[in-house]
Amino acid sequence: MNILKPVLYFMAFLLVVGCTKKSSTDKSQSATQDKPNIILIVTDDQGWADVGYQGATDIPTPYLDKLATEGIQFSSGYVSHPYCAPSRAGILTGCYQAHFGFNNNPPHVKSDTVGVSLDKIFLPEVLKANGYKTCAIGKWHLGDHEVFSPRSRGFDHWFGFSAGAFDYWGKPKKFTGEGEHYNYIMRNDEVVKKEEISYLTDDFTHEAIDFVSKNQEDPFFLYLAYNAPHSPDQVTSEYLKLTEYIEYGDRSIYAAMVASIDKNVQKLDEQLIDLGLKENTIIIFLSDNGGRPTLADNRPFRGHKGMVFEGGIRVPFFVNCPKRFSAQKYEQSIISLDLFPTILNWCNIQQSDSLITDGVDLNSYLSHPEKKIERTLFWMSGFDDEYAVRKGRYKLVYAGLTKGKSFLFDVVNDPGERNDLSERKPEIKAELQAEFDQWVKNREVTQWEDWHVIKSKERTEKWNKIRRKAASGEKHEE
Ligand SMILES: [Ca+2]
Repeated sequence: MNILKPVLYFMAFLLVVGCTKKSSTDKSQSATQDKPNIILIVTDDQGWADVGYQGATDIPTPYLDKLATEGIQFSSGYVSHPYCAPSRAGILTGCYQAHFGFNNNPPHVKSDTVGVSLDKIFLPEVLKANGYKTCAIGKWHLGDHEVFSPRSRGFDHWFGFSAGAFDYWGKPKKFTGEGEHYNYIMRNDEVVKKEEISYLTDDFTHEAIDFVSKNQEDPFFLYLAYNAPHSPDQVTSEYLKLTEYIEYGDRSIYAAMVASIDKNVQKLDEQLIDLGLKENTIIIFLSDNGGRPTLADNRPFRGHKGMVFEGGIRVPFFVNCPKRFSAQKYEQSIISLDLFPTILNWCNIQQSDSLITDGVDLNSYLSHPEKKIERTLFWMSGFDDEYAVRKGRYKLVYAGLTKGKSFLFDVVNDPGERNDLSERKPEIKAELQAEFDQWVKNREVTQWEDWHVIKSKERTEKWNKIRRKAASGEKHEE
């Protein structure tokens, strides 16, 4: 353990208190327009086109479509990383994960050195210090050790699992390299017995409804991180019936997992309406990264989860609160890091000067869509295997792992990233590369490798072998 940790905790406390605009004990502010409830729903590996409002024709998502179309749809909504854990670290800290050593999925080990750096401030810590009841439900993936648990990062209540994936029927997951230690579904500090789990997506919603019902007198922040539609591919007959006409079996199951999210979000939203909380509750919905390499649909974008092509980082992303926001499709690029400062503004909390995030408070841009967001966005996956830079319409992509080269795209005119402009616009490519070189100087190197990257290297080698054979005219067998 780092001997500086107590000092860091104290500094974090000071920073959080520094954000406090009003007394955290001032109950007169509760449940008013000053302090809207926030529900942040994160799905796992859901593809861009795996919602009806963005083109899915085989997956029924009527309720998500309703929420999105009556809310703010981000047609260029990005996450800050193409893999689960780093993306979630970005969402909850508002900071680029490469700058605090969390740029790879962590190994599944119970270690007090494997997790999000304890000197980072999490959004719920700030909200809690300002009178919010806070709750995390679902997949965590930001450290398996207690020091990194949701309850150590600002959440009052926790129900879920710390690992990157989990059996939907609740079967415990074994840690690697630690003998007989297991990862369980937890409710705060208590293990939830497997017999109490019905189907995780349903159970998470049930817990969410229970939290909302019990805390309706106070403003609340609910982080609802479904592990669907991430593997393992498991679904109940109730949901499978919704997609039984899909004749590609695995896609049918995946689609049913997405449909189960739709049904569960509907359940939660209808509960908000029944409780009279809908008008003062802001729902945010996004996927943590692009759709899975198989079964998900990221079209028209190139690539998938794990890549910094658009398919790996541009995701379904919307905000719903009809009382507060008019329906609109917001076209400018935004990133999940923006949620931290934007939510603080919604909650009427002054962001302390000492609390630095990499996001932009979107409020003035959303109310004036013609106002341009002037900034450059960055992505880096792994160590320096893959990175991307977007500024305006142009995007530099270095696909070192899978292509061994860099590209320049005009992602406004060429969202599918098919026309490499490297030779036609070398000065723009050089400018974006220079910005990345400056940005990456602040990087803190992650201390572990992600097995996804190892698998990706194997997959790439297989593709390259086929390409080499095809290029030489050799007939290949697979
Ligand atoms: Ca994911």
